Amino acid sequence: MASQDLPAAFGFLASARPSGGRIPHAAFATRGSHTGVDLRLRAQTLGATLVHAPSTPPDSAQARDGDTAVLLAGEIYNRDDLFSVLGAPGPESGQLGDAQLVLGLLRRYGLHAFRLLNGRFAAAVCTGRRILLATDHAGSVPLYVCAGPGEVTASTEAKTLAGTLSGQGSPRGFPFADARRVRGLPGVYQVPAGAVMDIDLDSGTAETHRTWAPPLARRIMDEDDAVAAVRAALDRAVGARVAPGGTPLVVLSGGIDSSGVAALAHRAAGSVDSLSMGTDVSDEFAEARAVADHLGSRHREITVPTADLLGQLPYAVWASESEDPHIIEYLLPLVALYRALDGPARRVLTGYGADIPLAGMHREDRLSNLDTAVAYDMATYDGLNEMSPVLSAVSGHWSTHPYWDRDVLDLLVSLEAGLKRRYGRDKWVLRAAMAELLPEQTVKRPKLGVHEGSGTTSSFSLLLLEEGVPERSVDVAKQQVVRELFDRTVVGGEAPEDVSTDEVVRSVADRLERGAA
Ligand code: IOT
Ligand code: MG
Repeated sequence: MASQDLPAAFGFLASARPSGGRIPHAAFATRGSHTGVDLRLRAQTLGATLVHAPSTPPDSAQARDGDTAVLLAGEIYNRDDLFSVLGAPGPESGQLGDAQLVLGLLRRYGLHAFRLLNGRFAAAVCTGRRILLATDHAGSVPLYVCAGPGEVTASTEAKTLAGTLSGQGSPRGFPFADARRVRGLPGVYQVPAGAVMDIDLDSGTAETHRTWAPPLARRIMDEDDAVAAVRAALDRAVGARVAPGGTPLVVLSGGIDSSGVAALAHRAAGSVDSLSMGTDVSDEFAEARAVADHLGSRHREITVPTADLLGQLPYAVWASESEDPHIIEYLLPLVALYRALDGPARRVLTGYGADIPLAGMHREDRLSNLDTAVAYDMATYDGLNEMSPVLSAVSGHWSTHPYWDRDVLDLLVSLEAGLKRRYGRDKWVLRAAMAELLPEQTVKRPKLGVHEGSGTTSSFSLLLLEEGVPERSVDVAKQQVVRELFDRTVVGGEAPEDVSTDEVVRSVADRLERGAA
């Protein structure tokens, strides 16, 4: 992250051809200004649209050196380390954009440069007659590709590639064995998390290199050492995500994950704003307020009526491009919160993702089960898009998740399970690491998921039951509702405001009833 408060670009749609470039236009869910890029290299032409905050010029999201060009959406958190291997950083390094930094690393390491980055980004590199498409370790900025001989198109939102496909007559989009296909969009693939796809422009074929994998082994550490290591890693991750001079906004539930982030952000920035969401059926306002009062943050509460919340399901699917109904239940309240957050673009820190390496969702007493959950979740997060910046970017905000910082995640995943569940407490090592910064009641507070605290899961179930879906079919119905929303907003290009949750729920209920009859 350079010194500005927001990354130079939130997303892009890019098309590379041997010659005769064109700047593709598309409707992104990400809200912002669009800037066209037209780069003519020796052996190919890159046309792109960058989407970025209106207040932030996207200049440093692109860099070029001779025959190589880099586009980067998002930001890098280990800039100082990277400068240290590139030689004297010099006083101007703070000004050097992240794309420029990647260009320098590419010169030194080739595509292996991406193994060095700790960031939240998606990148496209044109060099010679090759296109490199890279994601961060977590794939936290989704990246999609459609490639055929003579044209490679890549985008941070799959929906923008739907238009590229239509009216082409001949089938386009080579199959990629290593990448996940996208439902309803033949020829469109998602670049795996922690990977670089090296695509040959002439043939459209690719070789995929993994740049990160979740740790499989577990480390045994002294209690005190583990607590100190977690504290230090999180401190660094939060510090790297706070812009100098800016006041970060923390989305705060009052649970240990987001409260820990708020406390560290407050120390790093000197001040912090906090925001909590609730509904007419449920909220965690008192718990969040206790933390806000303790830190002295400028705190705001937003209540979203349940009917409005469920009415925003099309937005949650459109923004995340996720087809997983559980994930959508976690994301819906957050999307509703971001959409209610008006005013200028903010840098938002969340506690999202802490429960994955620490098995916070599983409330497991037996350590063997706890590690089964961690191993399973770390093997299956790719493609769920739960960390996508588009969730907040639908209303122009940039969000970032310190628990999924590469160094924090490497550490948390690898701790032996007995440090995660200890003395009858879940997420023990995190609670101990945050103990001196937070009220005791916060440190001891049991886990409550956002889908529970906001009543989202039960309200969504109730909506289906009221439409006549039998209890035993609720999960199947949720899956079908989410799929239909995906097909309409992502594949079909319908605007989310034109899609009615009630109507989709009714049609799914009817279909299930007919199927049962
Ligand atoms: P949860 O941990 O409750 O919430 C995630 C983050 O959303 C919080 O840390 C906080 O920053 C924000 N948040 C939650 N509730 C509120 C609220 N009422 N107001 C404002 N901000 C809020 C689900 C979950 O339990 O979320 N996410 C899990 C697990 C994901 C599972 N994914 C997977 N297995 N691949 C998580 O780790 O975040
Ligand atoms: Mg959590």
